[in-house]
Amino acid sequence: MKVSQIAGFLGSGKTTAVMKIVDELMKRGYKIAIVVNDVGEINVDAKFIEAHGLKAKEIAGGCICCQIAGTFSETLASLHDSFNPDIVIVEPSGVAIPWGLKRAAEYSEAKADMIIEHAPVITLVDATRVDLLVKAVKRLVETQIREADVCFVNKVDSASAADIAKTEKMIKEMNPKAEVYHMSSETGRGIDIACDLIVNRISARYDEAIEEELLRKQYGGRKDA
Ligand SMILES: Nc1nc2c(ncn2[C@@H]2O[C@H](COP(=O)(O)OP(=O)(O)OP(=O)(O)O)[C@@H](O)[C@H]2O)c(=O)[nH]1
Ligand SMILES: [Mg+2]
Repeated sequence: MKVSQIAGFLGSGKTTAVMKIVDELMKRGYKIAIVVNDVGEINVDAKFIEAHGLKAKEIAGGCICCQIAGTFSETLASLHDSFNPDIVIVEPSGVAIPWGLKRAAEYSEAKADMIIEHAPVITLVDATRVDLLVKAVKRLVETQIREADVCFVNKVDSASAADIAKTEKMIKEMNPKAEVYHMSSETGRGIDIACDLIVNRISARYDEAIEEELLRKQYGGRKDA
C-alpha cells in the first residue's frame, strides 16, 4: 500500500490540493483513500470533504475518506484490511513533521499483512504568505521543507512574481535537493505533476540516522532543540 503525504503549514492549501489530486488519481483508475489528521477542535476539513461527498465510505470510482481515529498506524492497517486502496493520500495536520509520519506509517506493517511504500513527501509552501511564514513559524516551515522530496510553491495564481521568486529561493536555501514546482488548485497547475510523482516514484523508508542528520543540520545537533 502506498502512502502519500501532502504536508504544509496551516492554511497552505493542502485540503484543496488533495481534493484535486484525488480527482485526478481516480480518473486514472486508482483506488484511493484519504486520511485527514486534523488536530483542531472544529473540523473544517471533514466538512469540506463531506461537501465533496467523500464521507468515510466508498463512492463511485473507489475512494474512501476517513479522519484519523485512534493512532495513524491503526488507521492505515484497518484501511488496508477493509478497503485495500492502491494509494492513501494523507493530509497531516499543518504542524506535523514528515519523517515522524513516515515512521508511524511503517508501524502499520506489523498490524496488517502489508508493506508500506512511501510516495515522495510533498510539501506545499504558500507563496502568498511567504513573509509571514519566515517571520512567525520559520522552524516548522523549515522542517517541513527540509524533509520534503518535492516542494510546490502554492497559490501561484494569487501571489506576486516577487513573492513566488522569494518562496522558491527560501525553499532552495532550506533544501537544495528538493525538486520545486509551482501549484495552483485554482487553475489546476501542478496537479498532474503531483499525481505523476505520487504514482511513479518511491521515497526512502524512515531512517533514524537520516532524521538525526536533518535535525543536526537544522538545529545544530540537539534532537529536542
Ligand atoms: N488563491 C488560491 N487560494 C487557494 C489555493 N489553494 C487553497 N487556497 C485557499 O487557501 C485557504 C486554505 O486552503 P486549505 O486547502 O483549507 O488549506 P489547508 O492547508 O488544508 O489548511 P489547514 O488544514 O487548515 O492547515 C482556503 O481559503 C483556500 O480556498 C490556490 O491554489 N490558490
Ligand atoms: Mg486542510
